[in-house]
Amino acid sequence: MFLPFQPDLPFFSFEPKPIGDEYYNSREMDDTMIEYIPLGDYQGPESLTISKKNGNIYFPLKSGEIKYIEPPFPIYNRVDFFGNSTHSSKVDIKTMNQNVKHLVTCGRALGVEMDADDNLIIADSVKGLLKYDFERQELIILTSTFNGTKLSFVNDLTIAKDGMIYFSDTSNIAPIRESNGDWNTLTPSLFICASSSGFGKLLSYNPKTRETNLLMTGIRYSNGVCLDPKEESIFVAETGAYRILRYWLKGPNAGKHEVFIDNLPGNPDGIDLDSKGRLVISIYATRSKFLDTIHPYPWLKRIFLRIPYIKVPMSPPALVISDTKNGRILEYYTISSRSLPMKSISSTLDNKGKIYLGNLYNNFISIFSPPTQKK
Ligand SMILES: [Ca+2]
Repeated sequence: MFLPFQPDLPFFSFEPKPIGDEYYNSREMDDTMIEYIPLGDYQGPESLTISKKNGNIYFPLKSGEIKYIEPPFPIYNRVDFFGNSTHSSKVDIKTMNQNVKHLVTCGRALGVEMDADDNLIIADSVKGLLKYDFERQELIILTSTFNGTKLSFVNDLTIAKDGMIYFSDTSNIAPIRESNGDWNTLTPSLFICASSSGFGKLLSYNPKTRETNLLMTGIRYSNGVCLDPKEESIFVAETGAYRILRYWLKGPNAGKHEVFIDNLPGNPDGIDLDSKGRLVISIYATRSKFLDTIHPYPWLKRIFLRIPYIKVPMSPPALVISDTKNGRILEYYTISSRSLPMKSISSTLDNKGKIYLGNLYNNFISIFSPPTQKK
């Protein structure tokens, strides 16, 4: 049996280098560092954003819906949430369903962020860059094309203080509509990453002129985007190449880009600043020895992708924290699927020094309290 979805993507050779010494000082996340906000039946709060006005946290789901929770959030530790099992929850699902409120249904939203007026800007992989106006209760398409061509896979966004929106368009293949109406982004993602093809873009949208501009192309799966604390440059996660790229907006290198962090220990998804101004990189899956071994051989990767993807082993997620000036790795947290139930980490949101973790599969938002560092 072959995978039904076979996109027309060229395959390229990629020779991943082993991860560096800076990752050998890893620390494993454990129960003392993690708490949970249960979401009842709702799974995969992929990215998170918080309203300055009312403290609500908004998140998109696989169904294309954007939901939210209102403070005070019900927060559970591991034992109160799961008991002694990671599979069944002790918390009443129905009550938790009632805590999760519906905002709006999009195409397939992946990234969300509040703008200066506390309206929601949405990176929707199917529809483009959208805005939800709370007062008018209206969903507006800001942009869905560049140069007359439809954007195919809008993934994430970041908003500068001057109102400019920077966003990523992952590749030239789009999410697939499933028979139940859900948009599947995972299968195309697997193809884009495995092919090592570079059709990802970084774009800007100017809300004053309504212009969409291309800043960078050739990215091997452009994903999370984030401005540095001084807003002199934008970071872009290059998921398929284990890298973070930096595009300069200001200074002598304005308009140029460079590799900011190379050889990450896995595929980066969302990237966000924490309250200390550090870059927090969500690694949705750490490296797979198997994939790294076949990456240099395009023909082998093609054959492998014709086999049902059930066989792709999912590696556990991780979190990397780096300096935004020089890309130095400051902290590295690994997760063991035996000890913690998080199957992925897709994004982070710093809420008063605690790091809320978005994910692709679980019915909770986890809250990570980084342990105090020994100096
Ligand atoms: Ca993403």
